[in-house]
Amino acid sequence: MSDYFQNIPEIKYEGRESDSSLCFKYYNEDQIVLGKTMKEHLRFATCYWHTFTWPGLDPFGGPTLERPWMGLGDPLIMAETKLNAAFDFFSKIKTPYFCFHDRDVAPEGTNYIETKKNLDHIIKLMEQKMKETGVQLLWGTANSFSHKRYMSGASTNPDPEVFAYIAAQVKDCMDATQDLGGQNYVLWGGREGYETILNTNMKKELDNLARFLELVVNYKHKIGFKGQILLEPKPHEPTKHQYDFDSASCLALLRKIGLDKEIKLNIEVNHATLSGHNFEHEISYAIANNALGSIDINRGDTLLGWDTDQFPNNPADLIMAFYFIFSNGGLEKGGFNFDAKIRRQSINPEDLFYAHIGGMDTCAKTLLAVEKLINDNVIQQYITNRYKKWDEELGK
Ligand code: XUL
Ligand code: CO
Repeated sequence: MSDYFQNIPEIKYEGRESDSSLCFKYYNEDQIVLGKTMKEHLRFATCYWHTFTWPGLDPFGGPTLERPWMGLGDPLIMAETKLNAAFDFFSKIKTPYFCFHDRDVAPEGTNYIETKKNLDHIIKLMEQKMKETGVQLLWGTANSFSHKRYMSGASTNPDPEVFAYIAAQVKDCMDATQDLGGQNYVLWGGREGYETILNTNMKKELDNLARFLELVVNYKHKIGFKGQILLEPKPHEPTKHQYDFDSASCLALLRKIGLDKEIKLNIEVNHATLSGHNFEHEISYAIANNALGSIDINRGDTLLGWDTDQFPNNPADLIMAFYFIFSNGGLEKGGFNFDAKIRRQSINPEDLFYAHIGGMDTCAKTLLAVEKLINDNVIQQYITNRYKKWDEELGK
């Protein structure tokens, strides 16, 4: 058990009349909407990296968040303390899922073998925690961007040793995801892109990225992983030109290498807006190509041009995307993962709860509005009518 969140009760649905801040006003997990419970539709996940590992850094200042597991001490003990606090948080906020990078949960060792031992150790404890609490894994992913070895990319690195390193790391992380019964495995390119064409062999980098994706899919089949493999588009940041810019460029790459039936997309709101599209465009594009896998639910800031990863707070930002997702039957194995950060001034343990409650209520409120839109059928009728000549003689 962890005592970091000891003063915070289990968060319950109290409805709009409640004046408590530590309760849900809209997210009522057992309420039936469009034939399923809210819990089944929304499949919320807390993300390990922003919620438990991000220390409050920004480009101008150091850590502001002083969590007990962030101090000095044996990194493995710290990882265990973090694990206990994380599962306490999941159980209280009641996101039925979580998502993690290998390096968020277990520390990098001095060499590969030590790093793998650290991961194996934590994954065993995690398996136990999942059994005790009933919390499940939405997806796992490997961090292929933080360590300096990846400063020039992972699978697109000019040095084949780095390619071999990320291949091994992803293999281990896929094994861990499989052992934990993860429903998906995510690949976010991180630094799979370039800064200047003057030193870049683009064809070689693209061929190596393609080879890497093939290896991932081959390994999925080898171990019999039943989850989905997902690619997460993002246009810039960290590199200036990312090869996985948006849904369309990811799908073009997957089709070129014949993997479009094997890999779907994990679409993130703030990545969609950074690519000059909006969230609903990225969602519609994925649906039109049978490639919608899962969602990283957050928001950007129209006045700031970077990936601010804030919690969603406005149903109007989400409603059209949700309308298309739920008109299309919803997310099967995917879910809504809060890839979102609190403000670096939000230093108290309860701030993590306020942030998730706000995000979960915003999604629930949007879902309720979408139920009306779908039942009213006005938008669908309008669209059907607009194309009706394709069902008439000339169109046929
Ligand atoms: C980065 C991002 C990642 C991925 C997982 O912008 O969204 O956290 O979701 O690596
Ligand atoms: Co993300």
